[in-house]
Amino acid sequence: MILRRNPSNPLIEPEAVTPSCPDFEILGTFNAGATLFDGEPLLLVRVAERPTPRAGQVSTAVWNAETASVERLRISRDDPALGQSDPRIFEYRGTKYLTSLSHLRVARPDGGPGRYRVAAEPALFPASPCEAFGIEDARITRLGEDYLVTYSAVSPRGVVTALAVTRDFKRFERRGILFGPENKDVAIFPEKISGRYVALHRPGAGAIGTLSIWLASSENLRDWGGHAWVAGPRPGSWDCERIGGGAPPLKTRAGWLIFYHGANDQTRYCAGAMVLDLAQPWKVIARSERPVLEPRMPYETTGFMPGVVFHNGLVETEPGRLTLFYGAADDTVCSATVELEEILHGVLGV
Ligand code: MAN
Repeated sequence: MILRRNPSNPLIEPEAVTPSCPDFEILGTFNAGATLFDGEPLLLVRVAERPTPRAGQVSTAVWNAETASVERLRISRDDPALGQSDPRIFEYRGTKYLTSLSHLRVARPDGGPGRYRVAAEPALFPASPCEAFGIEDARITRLGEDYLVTYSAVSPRGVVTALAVTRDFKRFERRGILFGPENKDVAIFPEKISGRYVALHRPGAGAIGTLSIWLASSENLRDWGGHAWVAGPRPGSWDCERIGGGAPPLKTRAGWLIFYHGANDQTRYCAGAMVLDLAQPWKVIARSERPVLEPRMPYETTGFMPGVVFHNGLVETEPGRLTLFYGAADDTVCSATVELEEILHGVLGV
Protein backbone atom coordinates (compact mmCIF):
# COMPACT_ATOMS: atom_id res chain seq x y z
CA MET A 1 0.00 0.00 0.00
CA ILE A 2 1.40 3.35 -1.01
CA LEU A 3 -0.94 6.08 0.23
CA ARG A 4 -0.57 7.54 3.74
CA ARG A 5 -3.78 8.30 5.60
CA ASN A 6 -4.36 11.68 7.15
CA PRO A 7 -3.99 11.18 10.95
CA SER A 8 -7.01 13.48 11.38
CA ASN A 9 -9.33 11.06 9.48
CA PRO A 10 -12.28 11.11 9.27
CA LEU A 11 -12.27 14.73 8.15
CA ILE A 12 -16.03 15.11 7.74
CA GLU A 13 -18.68 13.13 9.63
CA PRO A 14 -22.47 13.20 9.25
CA GLU A 15 -22.99 14.44 12.82
CA ALA A 16 -21.29 17.75 11.99
CA VAL A 17 -23.61 18.56 9.08
CA THR A 18 -27.09 20.10 9.16
CA PRO A 19 -29.75 18.26 7.13
CA SER A 20 -31.44 20.17 4.30
CA CYS A 21 -34.90 19.74 5.96
CA PRO A 22 -35.53 19.94 9.73
CA ASP A 23 -37.28 16.53 9.82
CA PHE A 24 -34.34 14.80 8.05
CA GLU A 25 -31.31 12.96 9.38
CA ILE A 26 -28.01 12.57 7.59
CA LEU A 27 -26.93 9.01 6.84
CA GLY A 28 -23.58 9.79 5.26
CA THR A 29 -21.21 12.55 4.16
CA PHE A 30 -18.80 10.89 1.74
CA ASN A 31 -17.39 10.52 -1.82
CA ALA A 32 -16.23 14.12 -2.20
CA GLY A 33 -15.10 15.60 -5.50
CA ALA A 34 -12.18 18.01 -5.03
CA THR A 35 -10.27 20.83 -6.68
CA LEU A 36 -7.96 23.69 -5.74
CA PHE A 37 -9.93 26.93 -5.38
CA ASP A 38 -8.36 30.16 -4.06
CA GLY A 39 -5.24 28.10 -3.30
CA GLU A 40 -7.01 25.65 -0.99
CA PRO A 41 -8.92 22.40 -1.48
CA LEU A 42 -12.60 22.80 -2.18
CA LEU A 43 -14.73 19.69 -1.77
CA LEU A 44 -18.14 18.85 -3.18
CA VAL A 45 -19.32 16.35 -0.59
CA ARG A 46 -22.13 13.89 -1.19
CA VAL A 47 -24.67 14.34 1.60
CA ALA A 48 -27.09 11.40 1.89
CA GLU A 49 -30.19 12.03 4.00
CA ARG A 50 -33.65 10.72 4.71
CA PRO A 51 -36.69 11.64 6.79
CA THR A 52 -35.86 10.59 10.37
CA PRO A 53 -37.60 7.20 10.57
CA ARG A 54 -40.15 6.52 13.28
CA ALA A 55 -40.06 3.25 15.25
CA GLY A 56 -40.81 0.23 13.08
CA GLN A 57 -40.56 2.20 9.83
CA VAL A 58 -38.31 2.45 6.82
CA SER A 59 -38.13 5.92 5.28
CA THR A 60 -36.62 7.64 2.29
CA ALA A 61 -37.02 10.83 0.28
CA VAL A 62 -37.71 11.27 -3.43
CA TRP A 63 -37.45 14.44 -5.51
CA ASN A 64 -40.72 15.13 -7.34
CA ALA A 65 -39.84 17.23 -10.37
CA GLU A 66 -43.50 18.02 -11.17
CA THR A 67 -44.17 19.67 -7.83
CA ALA A 68 -40.50 20.70 -7.38
CA SER A 69 -40.52 19.31 -3.85
CA VAL A 70 -39.11 16.51 -1.75
CA GLU A 71 -41.57 13.73 -0.98
CA ARG A 72 -41.28 11.63 2.15
CA LEU A 73 -41.87 7.91 1.90
CA ARG A 74 -42.53 6.00 5.13
CA ILE A 75 -43.22 2.27 5.08
CA SER A 76 -43.86 -0.13 7.96
CA ARG A 77 -41.08 -2.68 8.35
CA ASP A 78 -43.81 -5.34 8.61
CA ASP A 79 -45.32 -4.47 5.24
CA PRO A 80 -45.07 -7.66 3.14
CA ALA A 81 -44.56 -5.53 -0.01
CA LEU A 82 -41.20 -4.34 1.40
CA GLY A 83 -37.95 -6.14 0.60
CA GLN A 84 -34.34 -5.16 1.40
CA SER A 85 -31.09 -6.98 0.75
CA ASP A 86 -28.60 -4.10 0.47
CA PRO A 87 -28.34 -1.15 2.94
CA ARG A 88 -28.38 1.21 -0.09
CA ILE A 89 -31.57 -0.07 -1.74
CA PHE A 90 -35.03 -1.35 -0.82
CA GLU A 91 -37.87 -2.60 -2.96
CA TYR A 92 -41.47 -1.63 -2.35
CA ARG A 93 -44.42 -2.83 -4.46
CA GLY A 94 -42.07 -3.82 -7.24
CA THR A 95 -40.20 -0.47 -7.40
CA LYS A 96 -36.58 -0.11 -6.28
CA TYR A 97 -35.74 2.93 -4.12
CA LEU A 98 -32.52 4.21 -2.64
CA THR A 99 -32.55 4.36 1.17
CA SER A 100 -31.45 8.02 1.08
CA LEU A 101 -31.59 11.08 -1.17
CA SER A 102 -28.15 12.59 -1.95
CA HIS A 103 -27.15 16.12 -2.86
CA LEU A 104 -23.80 17.93 -3.12
CA ARG A 105 -22.41 20.47 -0.66
CA VAL A 106 -19.28 22.60 -0.62
CA ALA A 107 -16.72 22.02 2.16
CA ARG A 108 -13.64 24.19 2.79
CA PRO A 109 -10.67 23.91 5.16
CA ASP A 110 -11.46 25.54 8.48
CA GLY A 111 -8.48 26.48 10.59
CA GLY A 112 -6.49 23.54 11.95
CA PRO A 113 -5.19 20.56 9.99
CA GLY A 114 -7.85 18.10 8.95
CA ARG A 115 -10.68 20.47 9.80
CA TYR A 116 -13.33 21.14 7.18
CA ARG A 117 -16.47 23.21 7.38
CA VAL A 118 -19.44 21.99 5.37
CA ALA A 119 -21.79 24.67 4.01
CA ALA A 120 -25.22 24.78 5.61
CA GLU A 121 -26.95 24.89 2.20
CA PRO A 122 -26.72 22.44 -0.71
CA ALA A 123 -24.64 23.56 -3.73
CA LEU A 124 -26.45 21.21 -6.12
CA PHE A 125 -29.74 19.55 -5.21
CA PRO A 126 -31.85 17.17 -7.35
CA ALA A 127 -33.79 19.23 -9.88
CA SER A 128 -35.07 16.99 -12.69
CA PRO A 129 -36.94 13.70 -13.16
CA CYS A 130 -33.62 11.92 -13.83
CA GLU A 131 -32.42 13.10 -10.39
CA ALA A 132 -35.47 11.85 -8.41
CA PHE A 133 -33.37 9.48 -6.27
CA GLY A 134 -30.47 11.89 -5.87
CA ILE A 135 -27.22 13.20 -7.28
CA GLU A 136 -23.96 11.55 -6.26
CA ASP A 137 -20.18 11.28 -6.47
CA ALA A 138 -19.00 14.52 -8.12
CA ARG A 139 -15.77 14.84 -10.10
CA ILE A 140 -14.41 18.37 -10.59
CA THR A 141 -12.24 19.32 -13.57
CA ARG A 142 -10.76 22.77 -14.00
CA LEU A 143 -10.69 23.86 -17.64
CA GLY A 144 -9.58 27.48 -17.97
CA GLU A 145 -11.93 29.61 -15.86
CA ASP A 146 -14.57 26.90 -15.68
CA TYR A 147 -14.98 24.10 -13.20
CA LEU A 148 -16.77 21.16 -14.80
CA VAL A 149 -18.70 19.08 -12.28
CA THR A 150 -19.78 15.64 -13.44
CA TYR A 151 -22.01 13.54 -11.22
CA SER A 152 -24.28 10.48 -11.19
CA ALA A 153 -28.01 11.17 -11.34
CA VAL A 154 -30.23 8.36 -10.08
CA SER A 155 -33.95 7.85 -10.72
CA PRO A 156 -36.42 5.09 -11.65
CA ARG A 157 -35.16 5.71 -15.22
CA GLY A 158 -31.71 4.40 -14.26
CA VAL A 159 -28.30 5.85 -13.43
CA VAL A 160 -27.02 8.53 -15.81
CA THR A 161 -24.18 11.03 -15.64
CA ALA A 162 -24.70 14.77 -15.91
CA LEU A 163 -22.64 17.95 -16.12
CA ALA A 164 -22.89 21.26 -14.27
CA VAL A 165 -20.48 24.14 -14.88
CA THR A 166 -19.46 26.78 -12.35
CA ARG A 167 -16.85 29.48 -11.79
CA ASP A 168 -17.55 30.25 -8.15
CA PHE A 169 -19.26 27.13 -6.71
CA LYS A 170 -22.27 29.31 -5.96
CA ARG A 171 -24.00 29.49 -9.33
CA PHE A 172 -24.08 26.34 -11.45
CA GLU A 173 -25.17 26.03 -15.05
CA ARG A 174 -26.70 22.62 -15.58
CA ARG A 175 -25.77 21.22 -18.97
CA GLY A 176 -27.84 18.01 -18.76
CA ILE A 177 -27.02 14.36 -19.33
CA LEU A 178 -23.69 13.30 -20.84
CA PHE A 179 -24.14 9.53 -20.85
CA GLY A 180 -27.46 7.62 -20.71
CA PRO A 181 -28.20 4.65 -18.47
CA GLU A 182 -26.40 2.96 -17.06
CA ASN A 183 -23.29 5.04 -16.66
CA LYS A 184 -21.22 6.26 -13.71
CA ASP A 185 -17.76 7.48 -12.77
CA VAL A 186 -17.45 10.15 -15.46
CA ALA A 187 -14.35 12.34 -15.15
CA ILE A 188 -13.31 14.88 -17.79
CA PHE A 189 -9.60 15.32 -18.59
CA PRO A 190 -8.17 18.74 -17.60
CA GLU A 191 -7.19 19.59 -21.18
CA LYS A 192 -8.26 18.77 -24.72
CA ILE A 193 -6.41 15.96 -26.52
CA SER A 194 -6.07 16.26 -30.32
CA GLY A 195 -8.55 19.13 -30.17
CA ARG A 196 -11.30 17.19 -28.36
CA TYR A 197 -12.59 17.03 -24.81
CA VAL A 198 -11.97 13.59 -23.34
CA ALA A 199 -13.71 11.76 -20.50
CA LEU A 200 -13.43 8.48 -18.70
CA HIS A 201 -16.76 6.76 -18.10
CA ARG A 202 -18.09 3.45 -16.85
CA PRO A 203 -21.06 1.94 -18.67
CA GLY A 204 -23.18 -0.71 -16.98
CA ALA A 205 -22.85 -4.32 -18.12
CA GLY A 206 -25.65 -6.64 -19.17
CA ALA A 207 -25.61 -10.39 -19.70
CA ILE A 208 -22.27 -10.14 -21.46
CA GLY A 209 -19.34 -7.92 -20.55
CA THR A 210 -17.73 -6.58 -17.41
CA LEU A 211 -17.93 -3.30 -15.49
CA SER A 212 -14.96 -1.59 -17.12
CA ILE A 213 -13.46 1.85 -17.68
CA TRP A 214 -14.14 3.39 -21.11
CA LEU A 215 -13.07 6.61 -22.76
CA ALA A 216 -15.08 8.97 -24.97
CA SER A 217 -14.36 12.30 -26.65
CA SER A 218 -16.41 15.31 -27.69
CA GLU A 219 -16.13 18.58 -29.58
CA ASN A 220 -18.57 20.45 -27.40
CA LEU A 221 -18.91 18.58 -24.06
CA ARG A 222 -22.42 17.57 -25.18
CA ASP A 223 -22.13 15.02 -27.99
CA TRP A 224 -19.86 12.16 -26.99
CA GLY A 225 -18.37 9.56 -29.33
CA GLY A 226 -15.00 8.08 -30.19
CA HIS A 227 -15.56 5.37 -27.61
CA ALA A 228 -12.65 3.18 -26.59
CA TRP A 229 -12.21 0.52 -23.95
CA VAL A 230 -9.49 1.35 -21.42
CA ALA A 231 -9.35 -1.39 -18.78
CA GLY A 232 -11.51 -3.99 -17.06
CA PRO A 233 -11.63 -6.09 -13.90
CA ARG A 234 -8.89 -8.70 -13.41
CA PRO A 235 -10.11 -12.23 -12.61
CA GLY A 236 -8.80 -13.53 -9.30
CA SER A 237 -7.64 -10.09 -8.19
CA TRP A 238 -8.85 -7.52 -5.63
CA ASP A 239 -10.49 -5.71 -8.58
CA CYS A 240 -12.11 -8.82 -10.13
CA GLU A 241 -15.75 -7.71 -10.06
CA ARG A 242 -15.92 -4.08 -11.21
CA ILE A 243 -13.73 -1.07 -11.76
CA GLY A 244 -14.41 2.62 -12.36
CA GLY A 245 -12.39 5.81 -12.66
CA GLY A 246 -11.89 8.10 -9.69
CA ALA A 247 -10.93 11.76 -9.86
CA PRO A 248 -10.03 13.42 -13.21
CA PRO A 249 -6.68 12.28 -14.65
CA LEU A 250 -3.52 14.16 -13.69
CA LYS A 251 -0.94 14.99 -16.38
CA THR A 252 2.55 13.76 -15.43
CA ARG A 253 5.92 13.22 -17.14
CA ALA A 254 5.05 9.51 -17.54
CA GLY A 255 1.49 9.89 -18.83
CA TRP A 256 -1.97 10.50 -17.39
CA LEU A 257 -2.06 9.27 -13.82
CA ILE A 258 -5.45 7.95 -12.78
CA PHE A 259 -6.61 6.49 -9.53
CA TYR A 260 -9.51 4.07 -9.90
CA HIS A 261 -11.72 1.98 -7.66
CA GLY A 262 -11.98 -1.76 -7.91
CA ALA A 263 -14.26 -4.14 -6.04
CA ASN A 264 -14.25 -7.89 -5.54
CA ASP A 265 -17.26 -10.23 -5.25
CA GLN A 266 -17.58 -9.33 -1.55
CA THR A 267 -18.20 -5.66 -2.52
CA ARG A 268 -14.86 -4.74 -0.95
CA TYR A 269 -13.78 -1.49 -2.62
CA CYS A 270 -10.08 -0.56 -2.88
CA ALA A 271 -8.15 2.06 -4.83
CA GLY A 272 -5.66 1.26 -7.59
CA ALA A 273 -3.67 3.43 -10.00
CA MET A 274 -2.87 3.42 -13.72
CA VAL A 275 -0.77 5.47 -16.08
CA LEU A 276 -2.35 6.16 -19.49
CA ASP A 277 -0.60 7.28 -22.67
CA LEU A 278 -0.59 11.09 -23.00
CA ALA A 279 -1.61 11.25 -26.69
CA GLN A 280 -3.67 8.03 -26.84
CA PRO A 281 -5.20 7.90 -23.37
CA TRP A 282 -7.09 4.63 -23.97
CA LYS A 283 -3.70 2.88 -23.89
CA VAL A 284 -2.69 1.69 -20.42
CA ILE A 285 1.06 2.02 -19.88
CA ALA A 286 1.04 0.53 -16.39
CA ARG A 287 -1.40 -0.56 -13.69
CA SER A 288 -0.77 -1.26 -10.00
CA GLU A 289 -0.83 -4.96 -9.18
CA ARG A 290 -1.89 -4.32 -5.61
CA PRO A 291 -4.24 -1.69 -4.19
CA VAL A 292 -2.69 1.66 -3.33
CA LEU A 293 -5.32 2.05 -0.59
CA GLU A 294 -7.55 -0.63 0.92
CA PRO A 295 -10.05 -0.69 3.78
CA ARG A 296 -8.09 -1.36 6.96
CA MET A 297 -8.95 1.30 9.55
CA PRO A 298 -12.06 0.88 11.75
CA TYR A 299 -13.70 3.85 10.01
CA GLU A 300 -13.28 1.95 6.71
CA THR A 301 -14.10 -1.60 7.82
CA THR A 302 -17.22 -0.74 9.83
CA GLY A 303 -20.13 1.59 9.10
CA PHE A 304 -22.90 1.92 6.53
CA MET A 305 -21.04 -0.04 3.82
CA PRO A 306 -18.20 -1.80 5.64
CA GLY A 307 -15.08 -2.41 3.59
CA VAL A 308 -15.40 0.51 1.18
CA VAL A 309 -12.83 3.14 0.23
CA PHE A 310 -14.23 5.06 -2.75
CA HIS A 311 -12.45 8.12 -4.10
CA ASN A 312 -13.42 10.83 -6.56
CA GLY A 313 -11.26 13.78 -5.50
CA LEU A 314 -7.55 14.36 -6.14
CA VAL A 315 -5.69 17.60 -5.47
CA GLU A 316 -2.03 18.52 -5.94
CA THR A 317 -1.91 20.35 -2.62
CA GLU A 318 1.75 21.31 -3.09
CA PRO A 319 3.86 20.78 -6.23
CA GLY A 320 4.56 17.05 -6.45
CA ARG A 321 2.39 16.19 -3.45
CA LEU A 322 -1.03 14.60 -4.03
CA THR A 323 -3.98 14.37 -1.68
CA LEU A 324 -6.66 11.84 -2.48
CA PHE A 325 -10.06 12.49 -0.91
CA TYR A 326 -12.09 9.35 -0.38
CA GLY A 327 -15.31 8.14 1.17
CA ALA A 328 -14.90 5.57 3.95
CA ALA A 329 -17.69 2.99 4.31
CA ASP A 330 -20.13 5.39 2.56
CA ASP A 331 -20.10 7.27 5.89
CA THR A 332 -17.33 9.87 6.09
CA VAL A 333 -14.84 11.92 4.07
CA CYS A 334 -11.18 10.97 4.57
CA SER A 335 -7.91 11.79 2.83
CA ALA A 336 -4.56 10.18 2.12
CA THR A 337 -1.40 11.61 0.60
CA VAL A 338 1.40 10.44 -1.66
CA GLU A 339 4.33 12.03 -3.47
CA LEU A 340 3.82 12.10 -7.23
CA GLU A 341 7.22 10.49 -7.91
CA GLU A 342 6.53 7.78 -5.37
CA ILE A 343 3.23 6.75 -6.95
CA LEU A 344 4.67 6.86 -10.48
CA HIS A 345 7.55 4.70 -9.29
CA GLY A 346 5.10 2.31 -7.60
CA VAL A 347 2.86 1.95 -10.66
CA LEU A 348 5.54 1.90 -13.35
CA GLY A 349 7.87 -0.28 -11.27
CA VAL A 350 10.91 1.79 -12.23
C1 MAN B 1 -21.42 2.51 -5.74
C2 MAN B 1 -20.74 3.83 -6.00
C3 MAN B 1 -20.56 4.67 -4.78
C4 MAN B 1 -20.48 3.88 -3.49
C5 MAN B 1 -20.07 2.46 -3.72
C6 MAN B 1 -20.04 1.63 -2.46
O1 MAN B 1 -21.27 1.68 -6.84
O2 MAN B 1 -21.41 4.54 -6.99
O3 MAN B 1 -21.57 5.64 -4.69
O4 MAN B 1 -19.58 4.53 -2.64
O5 MAN B 1 -20.92 1.83 -4.64
O6 MAN B 1 -21.30 1.53 -1.86
